Amino acid sequence: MSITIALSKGRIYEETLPLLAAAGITVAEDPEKSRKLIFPTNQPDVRVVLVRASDVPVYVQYGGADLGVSGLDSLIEHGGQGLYQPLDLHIAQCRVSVAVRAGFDYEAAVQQGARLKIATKYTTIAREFFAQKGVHVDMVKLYGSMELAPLTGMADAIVDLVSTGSTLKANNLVEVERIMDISSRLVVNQAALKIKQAKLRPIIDAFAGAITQD
Ligand code: PRT
Ligand code: MG
Repeated sequence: MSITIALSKGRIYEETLPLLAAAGITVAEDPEKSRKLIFPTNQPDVRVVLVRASDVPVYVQYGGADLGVSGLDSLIEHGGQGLYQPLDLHIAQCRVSVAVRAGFDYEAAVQQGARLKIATKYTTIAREFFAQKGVHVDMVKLYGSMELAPLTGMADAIVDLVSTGSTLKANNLVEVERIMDISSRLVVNQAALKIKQAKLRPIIDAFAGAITQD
């Protein structure tokens, strides 16, 4: 019975490497330098697959992978069905925020009960947030370069991930509200957890022991 671990390239892969190492797992080849999608590890029965960040919960839900590492943002947008979420790994940390063009009076627009046009990839998070605030919104779903939407007049505001804030600054946008803090979570296929218990438990425990709190 083999184990498949779903990760995404970039920061999640990089920041998961030390956790894998704690579980005695090392990836044989550097995925950042390869076009392959499946990577063997030093353990013959463990392999890593690389998918889009937002597809990690999908692969784990449907058993394409037994476990994976997913940002809370992707997890909320996915819905979390069929996923056991045992650990906050405290990696790939950032926040989801509302940002507007410099000079746009967001507070006044909210106070006046204006209907806001929001561009975002995170429609579930944004919808919930503005519903709680009692702000009426029209949602424009985008898949990237959200920063462009307010600059072109397509939206009043964006809901996006912010880490250092330099992307917003470079595009003359201002963060006006923080919606939630984000980190990555370990997600496990619920059926696999039962069937492959003996193999998965030691990996989960090793990850738990290797988490470094901020
Ligand atoms: O493939 P897909 O489009 O689904 O995901 P992705 O391309 O966003 O994946 P990736 O690898 O960029 O991000 C994976 C996960 O890392 C996200 O789901 C978050 O949980 C987490 N994370 C942490 C971030 C950031 N920090 C981050 N800064 N994801 C993206 N960003 C982007 C942000 O979208 C914005 O464009 O970086 C920019 C802002 O950064 P600053 O430092 O300029 O503020
Ligand atoms: Mg990205």
